[in-house]
Amino acid sequence: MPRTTQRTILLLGKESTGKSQLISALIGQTAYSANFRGSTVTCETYETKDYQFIDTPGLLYRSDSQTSKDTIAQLEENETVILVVKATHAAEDLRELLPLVAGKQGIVVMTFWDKIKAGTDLVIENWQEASGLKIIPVNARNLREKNREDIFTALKTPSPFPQHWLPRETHPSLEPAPTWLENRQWGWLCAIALLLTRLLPLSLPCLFFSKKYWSGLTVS
Ligand SMILES: Nc1nc2c(ncn2[C@@H]2O[C@H](COP(=O)(O)OP(=O)(O)OP(=O)(O)O)[C@@H](O)[C@H]2O)c(=O)[nH]1
Ligand SMILES: [Mg+2]
Repeated sequence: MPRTTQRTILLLGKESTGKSQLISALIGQTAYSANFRGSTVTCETYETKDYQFIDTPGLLYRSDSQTSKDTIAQLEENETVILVVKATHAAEDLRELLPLVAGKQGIVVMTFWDKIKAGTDLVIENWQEASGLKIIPVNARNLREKNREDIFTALKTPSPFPQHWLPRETHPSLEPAPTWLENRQWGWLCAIALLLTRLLPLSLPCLFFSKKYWSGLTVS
């Protein structure tokens, strides 16, 4: 049970979006497992002086979300949701999750920001303006002090999740960062190098045996 001075924060998101990574980077503590207020979902709970963070298991993509709906229904009015969405699937995740939390209050943390092309912050600004939500992009594997501050500040004044706003299904500007194979200058060189490293183990035995074959031919 949370102490009366503690606020409850529910972390909600799709599977493998970095919820657990985020919470452990945020408060660096070990959790205990318990069912959240009689719901069927077993959650990891983290306690700090001011907060009780509930880390829910990830919603499976395209799955029945009833258990999550039940969990969300247990939240009281003044309690808060951290919606965790993966930057590489942000529009898709928000479209699926926002209807679940409409009417509740909270913030959005966008993980996997390190996988996004630099200079795409404008999308976040537009979405923040249109939704009225605070959206904080982070690399949860390497959470900066500024990210921590932004998250805790945003948690003090969470906004209501919109009833009607959803981002467009795909947003061309929120693109994954190109891999080094897609690099315009060096991509082709990397591809050849990769090909050679793959071919080398195959070609060495061939070279060895063909050398033996040819030397055998010369002897006879
Ligand atoms: N590159 C990158 N990797 C991340 C980030 N956040 C999490 N990961 C990695 O993604 C994987 C899944 O992270 P978790 O924290 O277990 O994800 P989760 O949402 O708790 O997963 P479930 O509880 O199974 O739904 C781990 O290997 C993390 O290290 C991020 O911002 N950037
Ligand atoms: Mg987890």
